[in-house]
Amino acid sequence: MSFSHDTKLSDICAKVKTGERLSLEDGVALFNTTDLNALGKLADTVRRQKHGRTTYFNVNRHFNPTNVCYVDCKFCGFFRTPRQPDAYTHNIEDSLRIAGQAVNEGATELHITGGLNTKLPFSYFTDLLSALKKQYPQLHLKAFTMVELDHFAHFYKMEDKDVLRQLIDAGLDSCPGGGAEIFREPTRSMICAHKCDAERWLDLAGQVHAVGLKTNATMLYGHIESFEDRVDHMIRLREQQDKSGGFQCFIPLAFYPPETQMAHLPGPSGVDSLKTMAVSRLMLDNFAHIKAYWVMLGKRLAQVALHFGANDVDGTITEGGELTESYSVESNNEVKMTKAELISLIEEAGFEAVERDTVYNRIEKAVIA
Ligand code: V47
Repeated sequence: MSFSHDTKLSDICAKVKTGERLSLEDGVALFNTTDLNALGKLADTVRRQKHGRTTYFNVNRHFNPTNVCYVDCKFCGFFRTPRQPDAYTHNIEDSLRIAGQAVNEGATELHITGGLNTKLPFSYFTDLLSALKKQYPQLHLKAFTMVELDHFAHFYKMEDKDVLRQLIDAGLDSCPGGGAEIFREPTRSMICAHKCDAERWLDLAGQVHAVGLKTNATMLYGHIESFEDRVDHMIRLREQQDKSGGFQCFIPLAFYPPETQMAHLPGPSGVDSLKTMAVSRLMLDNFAHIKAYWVMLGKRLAQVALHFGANDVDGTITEGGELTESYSVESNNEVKMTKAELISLIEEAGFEAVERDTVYNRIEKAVIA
């Protein structure tokens, strides 16, 4: 029996077996295949070679210090202008209270990211990190995307290295992968004209890696982008990873249209999301981890995604942060997931659930309580 009725997929399968790198054309052919099972099988084979049955998760909390932002991204339902009634900026006291709840719920990581708010001084961010670190030294602070770092350097007229030094001195431990969206032009300018460009995003990631911190990388898919845009995005990340090596994890983010300027679009289908997960695993041969972000995929599809190349599920959000709630594909009462629920989701899919810290050290072998 041949591997697939899709001859292109069979050729790519041969390349994967010999460890040959996949090209842009290969990636696009993978997206265009009608043989979803074979694509999934190929991605799952690579995933099992790297990780066996292990599926990682971490107990974290997403925290958005401010929703005020001037960037006006077409896909964003979160940002507010300063005068809108529901615009907010958390003070340090509130932030410590929220972090305290997360710690009480077993979080080992606080994922901090927010709007580009020109009303705040740079000291707001360093004070925030210092206060959190002082109060909760055990909590890993994964904070600020490359877009936020770029904003800090431009808006506060600082050198990149000084931005990084001051944030690290205040308590920054690693950076999340947001703001990457789609790198290729003209798509990037059409969806987020005011964000830094691809070269700047990648250069900053390289600088963060050079000072010894890990980062993640994301891709927002399922809006106006083409398959070429997606594969180009993955290849640029792969090239940057060859150079600087500090990306831990890739997270494909399924576009959730409600309350955005692209609300007329349907968002990605289930098949599209599974293909995107599988293609990510196959194109990103130098990324160890591919994450299924259940908040966007939905719990059910995240579970299936574990058979399409994903080896990590983010995250145990026992109480939804503002960003999480406004983005989630799940209805609000389903946006919470306890650790026991997440473990059974992973185990029911046939994998072994392993709790990790932010930098992928095993915390303990997870068992359902
Ligand atoms: O950069 C914005 C995306 C990102 C929407 O590093 C949307 O571990 C879907 O980066 N529909 C922020 N997505 C979230 C993010 C992230 C998430 C989970 C884990 C990690 C990690 C990082 O969310 C933004 C943007 O790409 N986003 N609006 C939307 N309507």
